[in-house]
Amino acid sequence: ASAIAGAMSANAQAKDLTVGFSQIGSESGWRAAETTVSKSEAKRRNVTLKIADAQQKQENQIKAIRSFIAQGVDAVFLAPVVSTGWDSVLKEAKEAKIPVVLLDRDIDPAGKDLYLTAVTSDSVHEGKVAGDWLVKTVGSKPCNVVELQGTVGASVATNRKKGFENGIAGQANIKLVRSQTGDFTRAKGKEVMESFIKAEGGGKSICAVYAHNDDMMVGAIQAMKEAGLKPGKDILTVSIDAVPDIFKAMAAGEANATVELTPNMAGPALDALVAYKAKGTVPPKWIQTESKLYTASDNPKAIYDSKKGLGY
Ligand code: GYE
Repeated sequence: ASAIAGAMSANAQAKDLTVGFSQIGSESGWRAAETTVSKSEAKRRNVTLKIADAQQKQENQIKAIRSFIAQGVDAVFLAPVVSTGWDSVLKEAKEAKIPVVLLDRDIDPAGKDLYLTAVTSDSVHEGKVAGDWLVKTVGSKPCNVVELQGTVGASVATNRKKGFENGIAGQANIKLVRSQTGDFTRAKGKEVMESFIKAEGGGKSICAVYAHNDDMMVGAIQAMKEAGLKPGKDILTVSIDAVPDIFKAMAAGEANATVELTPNMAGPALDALVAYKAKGTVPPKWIQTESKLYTASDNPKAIYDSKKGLGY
């Protein structure tokens, strides 16, 4: 009976909750899906979700959080565009007794007591999975790799770089020859890939591209095709997110591998928040989401079809 009562009070509590979500922007298909899924997960729980789009700017995120505090929201969800510079505003939230939950990116470990929990994947591991796949795929063949990094200063960009480097470490035949940010966007991914191709003899000396997200890879695939190269064949691809369009490219033989990241960060965050508000249950500091590798042998066409309609 007490379990039922607990569940009922959790529901009653959830009904009244208002959460302010400081979202980064809409740089990628994954990000757009996360926003859509957050809305539906909040609705399912009768939580009022206010979303502020920061258009990639930390100063806009700080303003949004201050405004959420002024409005007296019950909690703040924050997808931190970069990992540093949050101390003052998160202290303000703490003083106002408004719990903060991080979604999909981390802040520097020094800020650990300034948030309730973080719902993220292990982004070092994601990079490692990508690196391991490449090592397995090229065998002992010499392979020059170019890397498209995510947003400079974002935890996921730092970690995905590190994890990949761990994955290829000790493989003398695999060399990371160029690495630059493409800011997680298709347009930038394409632009940077064009410059890599130019710098690498028209792309002839590139064996593989590693991109910190699928959107940059979709842009890079376009750049390779325009340069007369065959992505997925002449040049291997491995990226992260598992958005529908990368499966489309895989089905066409133009992409090789991706590491999946769920866009449903808000669901686990809301469950943790409701339990915290209703019963005082303190969640673990890190709620980890899964990372799974997909390659062309996983029936990309079927995955593409099943992913459509999931918020992308
Ligand atoms: O992989 C990328 C997005 O922070 C995990 O940000 C997120 C990343 C995601 O723009 O596509």
